[in-house]
Amino acid sequence: MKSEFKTVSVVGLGYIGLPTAATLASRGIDVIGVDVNRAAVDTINRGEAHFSEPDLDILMKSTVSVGKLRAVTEPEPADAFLIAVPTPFNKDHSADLSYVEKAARALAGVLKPGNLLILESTSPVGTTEKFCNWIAGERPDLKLPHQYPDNPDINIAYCPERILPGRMVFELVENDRIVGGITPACARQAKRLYEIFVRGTLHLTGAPTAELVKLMENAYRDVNIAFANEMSIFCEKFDLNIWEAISLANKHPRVDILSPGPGVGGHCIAVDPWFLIAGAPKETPLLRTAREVNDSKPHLVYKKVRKQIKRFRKPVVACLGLAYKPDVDDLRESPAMQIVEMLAKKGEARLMVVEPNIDKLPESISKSPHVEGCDLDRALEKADIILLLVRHKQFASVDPRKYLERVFIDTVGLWQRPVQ
Ligand code: SAJ
Repeated sequence: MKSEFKTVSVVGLGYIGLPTAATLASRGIDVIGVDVNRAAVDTINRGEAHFSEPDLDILMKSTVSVGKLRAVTEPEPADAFLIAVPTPFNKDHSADLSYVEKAARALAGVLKPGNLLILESTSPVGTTEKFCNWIAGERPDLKLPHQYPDNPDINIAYCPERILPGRMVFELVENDRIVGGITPACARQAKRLYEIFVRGTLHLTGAPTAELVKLMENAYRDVNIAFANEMSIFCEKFDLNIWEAISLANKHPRVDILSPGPGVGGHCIAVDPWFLIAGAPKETPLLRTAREVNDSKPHLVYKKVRKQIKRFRKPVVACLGLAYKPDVDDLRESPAMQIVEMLAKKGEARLMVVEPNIDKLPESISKSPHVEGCDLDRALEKADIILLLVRHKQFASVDPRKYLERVFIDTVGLWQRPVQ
């Protein structure tokens, strides 16, 4: 059967848009990627990804070389449009929808009857309706589904991404997805598009519910990590081993406590709960507290390290890991970065920073006279304090018994003895 989608445009070629575009192209669709970032567009057109993600490079090379995927800076006509632009938050924690609005207005000019538009960016409840209105403002000639639910010229849906950095290419295909239509017909058409590459189940609902579901998923994780973090703070006070306690509690058949750590980073879990809180501040005290608990963790680690620093005359701290989570090169909103930045600013110790996933330290710390990037062996050899900030696989082989005279601060529980 001939597909109704010959050409698909993916607007926003970042962490979500690029793997999606490459995966669609690998299924034989002509994909036009659109991004305002000229450097990213050039990199993509060379068949390369502009960030690192397992298996993405292979997918890029194979699809760009046969002409199935190409990137441009201005929207072009297509049968369907997937919008995956960023939705950061403003200073007051409300969502900054300016990228979504710009994308809507930019692509409105190339729309034609029969088109399908899907918003994938994580968004507060009600954003898809706003998206429809931005399109309507630009194209009064088109009948949109929120105004003409029975006979619209184009269909619009909201379908949040759910893929985990580090496993994106796999999860893009295997995960179930929530497809929220402005009308049921919109959801059905969006489902047909995802059927091209998704092996997971596609669950149909309305757009506002799909928006809520996405935010709930990440808020759920934030609250659960906050619980683990709060318990770790409690254990600190009573000098108990949180890792042992969690491992024992998790032997209960209905208990599954997550891992405490130096804080919650990345562009999703630490951001998305705010979209719920901003929408109903009085109704979301739990979500706010969870955010506050998780945001307090980097400061608590910093204080703990400083206490140890004070014991040495010329202290050297090995800071292991900068990324926001294990085995990725992404430093966005990373608690490890935050801690190293605070220590560098204070300037009370020499910091030997090890991040095996990046080539160059970011400027915010490399310009400090107290910071030196180095490899793991050298840092371990020189340090008085070994501060483990990220559970990267390269650090698993470190045997703390070999460095008995050092102070170990393990914020992620990698070197804790497993419970028998
Ligand atoms: N973290 C902990 N303890 C844990 C688990 C995670 O401290 O037990 C920390 C991590 O170290 C990291 C942060 O939380 O700093 C977030 O990491 P993550 O692996 O939980 O999630 P993300 O941000 O990489 O991806 C999440 C995923 N959402 C859920 O698992 C509900 C992913 O599926 C989403 O697609 C993604 O957010 C997104 O883009 O929204």
